[in-house]
Amino acid sequence: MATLKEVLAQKIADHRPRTTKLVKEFGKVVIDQVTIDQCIGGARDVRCLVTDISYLDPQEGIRFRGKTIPETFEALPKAKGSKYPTVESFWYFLLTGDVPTQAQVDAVVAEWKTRQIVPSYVWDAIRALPRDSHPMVMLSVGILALQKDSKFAAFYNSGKFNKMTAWESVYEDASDLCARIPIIAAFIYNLKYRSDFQTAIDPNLDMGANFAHMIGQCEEYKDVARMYFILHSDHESGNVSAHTTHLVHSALSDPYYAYSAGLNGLAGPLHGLANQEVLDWTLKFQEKYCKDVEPTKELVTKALWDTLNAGQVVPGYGHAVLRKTDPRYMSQREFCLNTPGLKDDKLFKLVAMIFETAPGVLTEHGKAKNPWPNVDAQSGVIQWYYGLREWDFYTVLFGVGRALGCMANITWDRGLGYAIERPKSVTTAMLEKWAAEG
Ligand code: FAM
Repeated sequence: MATLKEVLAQKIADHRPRTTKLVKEFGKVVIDQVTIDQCIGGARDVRCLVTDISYLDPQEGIRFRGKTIPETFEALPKAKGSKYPTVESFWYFLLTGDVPTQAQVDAVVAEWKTRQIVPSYVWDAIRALPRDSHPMVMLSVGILALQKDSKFAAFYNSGKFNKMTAWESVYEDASDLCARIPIIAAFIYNLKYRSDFQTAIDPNLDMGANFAHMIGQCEEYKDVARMYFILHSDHESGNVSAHTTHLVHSALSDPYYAYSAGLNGLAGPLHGLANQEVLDWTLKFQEKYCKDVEPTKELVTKALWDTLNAGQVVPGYGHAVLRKTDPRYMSQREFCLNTPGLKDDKLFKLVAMIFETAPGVLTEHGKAKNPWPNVDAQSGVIQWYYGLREWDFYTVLFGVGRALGCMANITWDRGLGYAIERPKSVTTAMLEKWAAEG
């Protein structure tokens, strides 16, 4: 049976002529234009990146290698007794576009077991930080500390660097990073919230199940981990964490430099940190507006307007690309509805009430182009229900999942030889001149 790396090598070789033909024969074909508000307003919707790992349609939501979330969950092999695919099967699928056989998945599970051992200097680096550092700081430091062992950096500095085979050492670092990041995340959780009580890796478990084991979670949480990491893996290339990782690696910085930078972007309140902001908002709502009474839509409406009138955003709502409810939100909502204890959970019911109320308020407020919930509006409730109540850890969970998409993307970036990214900036005076010329 061909290994994942061998299958990937063939996929990259087969794809290269398509990219070469586009550049050589059709390089000057215009695919978009840029307006002044896009230039000033964060390059919203400017078509200037390419990836085949996932595509985000504003009306439909995400497709991973052409499959929707339900199609992905349906198609991929699952762990014994599980309703969700293993993260390893999803990694194979993201990298190759093929649905792996069980034997191919078992080979990736075994491969990651040989990769997941984290050197102790990473623990020393994280323990050296103030214990009240944000867990995202600890994760970013932990990933960056691994840089000394980068196989891509070693290959680049070997004097034998070769553009055609460079992707192979990126694949090695990317695979090591995806196998190790859940171990580092579990270490951080135990260090900060379980008095540094560390649990050893269970060599018999797949990545998601082992993460649940290492943070002392229940059997049910194994599927929560698998689902959560897959749902948060990739959302095409333009979001801050994916774009940052791609941009930094485009300078031939190795995957550790690149993903440490990507994690720093994910830690932004308007991006990955929103999941913890949602929990904070929801619990403060309970405390302030319905301490002794049941929540009502009227109370939720008042709280939403108070947030907006205070000049704050409603966390978990809106999106730069989506113009409908995020299918990642719906997939998590379905998990809750199919989990007896969660379906009747007080916080889940409150999140459902906010879902019924916030879009109307945001539409009336009139600023957000997308008044619907995104992935973060539902994710924290699930963690909270399973007793993972330290919500400043939630973005770390996001970062473990997002590593899959970012690492698959930069492996392909190197395989297709994508150049260093260098968009052009202009001055305000130039914009004013073009504005005057119309
Ligand atoms: N609450 C209040 N105002 C909002 C809003 C929200 N949920 N979403 C957008 N707006 C405002 C936005 O701040 C902007 O106001 P200004 O003109 O005063 O700057 C206006 O509506 C137009 O914004 P937009 O074009 O609709 O959205 P953007 O593409 O600029 O921003 C988000 C997209 C996601 C940053 C924005 O919707 C937001 O801040 N949402 C709340 C934070 C959040 O949930 N982020 C997580 C996003 C998720 F997908 C992820 O990355 N994990």
